Amino acid sequence: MSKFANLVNEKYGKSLDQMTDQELYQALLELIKDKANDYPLNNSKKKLYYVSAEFLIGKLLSNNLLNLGLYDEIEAELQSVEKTIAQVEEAESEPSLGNGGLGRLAACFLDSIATLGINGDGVGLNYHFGLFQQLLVHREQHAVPDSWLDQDTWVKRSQKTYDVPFANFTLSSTLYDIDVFGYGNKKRNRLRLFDLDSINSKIIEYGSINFDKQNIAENLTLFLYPDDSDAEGKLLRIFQQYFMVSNAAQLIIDEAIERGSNVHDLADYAVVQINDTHPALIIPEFIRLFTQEYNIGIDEAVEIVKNTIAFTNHTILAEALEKWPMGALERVSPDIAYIIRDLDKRVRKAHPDAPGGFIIDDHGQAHMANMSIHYGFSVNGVAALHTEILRDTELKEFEDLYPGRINNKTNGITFRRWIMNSNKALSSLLDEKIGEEWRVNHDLTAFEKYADDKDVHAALAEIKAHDKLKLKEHLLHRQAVVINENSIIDVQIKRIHEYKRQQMLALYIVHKYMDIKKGNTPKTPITILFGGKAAPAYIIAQDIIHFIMVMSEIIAKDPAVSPYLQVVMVENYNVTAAEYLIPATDISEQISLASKEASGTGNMKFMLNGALTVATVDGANREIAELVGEDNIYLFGKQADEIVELYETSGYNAYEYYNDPKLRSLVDFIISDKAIAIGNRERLYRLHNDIVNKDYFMALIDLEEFIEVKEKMYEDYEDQDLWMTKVVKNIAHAGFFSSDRTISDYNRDIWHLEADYEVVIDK
Ligand code: 26Q
Repeated sequence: MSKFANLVNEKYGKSLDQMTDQELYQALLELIKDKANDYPLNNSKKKLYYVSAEFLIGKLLSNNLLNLGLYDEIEAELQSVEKTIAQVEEAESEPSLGNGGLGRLAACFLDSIATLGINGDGVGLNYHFGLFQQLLVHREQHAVPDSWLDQDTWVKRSQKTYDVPFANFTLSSTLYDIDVFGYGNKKRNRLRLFDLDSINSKIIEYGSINFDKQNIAENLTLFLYPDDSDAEGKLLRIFQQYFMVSNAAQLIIDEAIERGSNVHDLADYAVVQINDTHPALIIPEFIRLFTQEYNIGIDEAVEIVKNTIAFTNHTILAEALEKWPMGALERVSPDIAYIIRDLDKRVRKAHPDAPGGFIIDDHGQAHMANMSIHYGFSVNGVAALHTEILRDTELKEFEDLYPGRINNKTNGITFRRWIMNSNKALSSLLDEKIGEEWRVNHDLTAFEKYADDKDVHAALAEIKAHDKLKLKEHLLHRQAVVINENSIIDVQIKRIHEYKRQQMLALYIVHKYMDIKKGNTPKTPITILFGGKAAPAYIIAQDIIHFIMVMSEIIAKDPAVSPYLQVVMVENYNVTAAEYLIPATDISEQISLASKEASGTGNMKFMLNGALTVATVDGANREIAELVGEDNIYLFGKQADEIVELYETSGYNAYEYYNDPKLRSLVDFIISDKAIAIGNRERLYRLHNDIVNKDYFMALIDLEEFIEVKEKMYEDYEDQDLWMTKVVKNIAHAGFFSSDRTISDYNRDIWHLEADYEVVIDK
């Protein structure tokens, strides 16, 4: 009997074929948790702490099996009882401990850090409820709690506990760990998640995501906050952030001492990368601990922090830059408020002529980004264009004050999850054509020589067709929707936000619908899929979902159009859904208003999986275009510098665009009799009014060009050799976007840690 069958027999008294999927999942979980003991922790002198409010790790079963080199063995065993790992993984609930890109990036980074053998842990919070689950009922989003901890999970309780002193009370925490295995690496790291001991999930209203927001002592780690959350949640979020960083700072100091630090030399033992400003309060918290607990003078404390903290910025949206009222900080911790005032005084003294960089502004608000730049040694953007914009505009004063401090680290994605696991057929084709080395060095450039190879084109087409079938099955099973597996699959998946311009794609759909009604039927049917959650407090985002679903229904009910066009809003878009959607996609929608998307990472996943991209020159799209060449990507729209100028001069007037009869007919369809007959009048009028009179994110500015480029794309699809040539070139240049490259760059320029990298290739 095999080891696994043996374990199953011992623990469950059953043979493999008698086990349910749920039981098999539990058994594999246990097997891997045991196996972790054979993998010592990385333990070099200096250690990275990636502190983040979000780690959107997704399901871990198949990725852990892959990284441990157990995948094939377990797949074969399950096959003997006519099951697959994918099927067993259905029983695992997805830990949705993140909102979107920033959280998923943190998860990809953990995978790469472990794979490269770098001593580095993630540090965050053990939310009892992850990002809400989205139900689509009557063409509207409903948010329900995501109770992922109800079943057995990867989380292990540790012995470590801490106290966190708030203004009026002290709360205690317990640390939980999730093991992080690198691909083929024999050592392990961990994701360290703190939880509140006095948590009480009974304070949640049954079946809703509402709870008593005042009850800090019982609610602190209950929920992950949606971005764009309401004002009521703000104070709670500061409490949550302080709880996270106080625990993190105490852990980091304790572990450094264990490795030999005397705290004065902390920067030789630890480097702390803060993921956006959500963990920025770790700066004053370190200073509080150094001065109060370790007898270090404040000047030295400030110096230690400056040498330890590095900050990543993920946004230039002004409304997303965190500013906390000093009054609110006082209510959380008077000590922290006092230290922030002191840090502000130091900045004002040293740089009186750079008021844009002051920490506390004239309205008594503390700017977390400013504090993180002054009191860290590195600040990085997440794509070349994003970093240029930071240097030239938002952070211009800082570039002058600290030349060289602002640096770029273009985002990446882990190839383990986003191709090796989710697209096994494509991975095998690459093995066959260019050898297996790409799995460890992420170099795919050798694939370019197949750009005109008809057999490779045919093989790629076959893989895509198979992945479309898998997606079809998944959607049928998950939401009882039937898609056409022979259609062009055109996908926009990401959080719903006006700057990402789902509403622009919806207006394109209106155009296409009208055009088909006029008799211009596409040669190949088109399926446009949207996926994404809208923050519950973000009303216009909910209205956009509603309009998409209204269009979906109008089209489905119109027999003259439905054979050619289908629109689907995928319910509860999450990491698991992405793993089905991305391999099946032909057209990747990356259509944000130029300058607004810091990087994007979905764009990279699609390219790697053989989709072609329609894109504005924004975030990492620009780097994709540079790599593949402009013939192999479909660019359109205004450039970032033009948009930045329009904002500076208030030069955009939506109404002028609306006055164009062609655009007007599309926009007015939102409030047409047909739409109102199906939809909610209030929502549709609000959306219409917003686009006509405000359109802050300029959905109309690029719409005409967007329509043109999309028509060109569908036309090009008809020439499959032309299309597949471009697909090959996209895959061949995707290697740059491996998060192993990103992490190597962070390590080379910022962290300077040893990398203990010895990989055994094992599919
Ligand atoms: C802030 C205050 C209160 C409540 C919530 C928040 C909050 C939470 C999450 C603000 C922002 C976020 C998430 C931001 C995010 O995901 N940014 C994305 O980061 C990706 C990784 O770098 C980039 O690829 C995307 O371009 C960027 O939008």
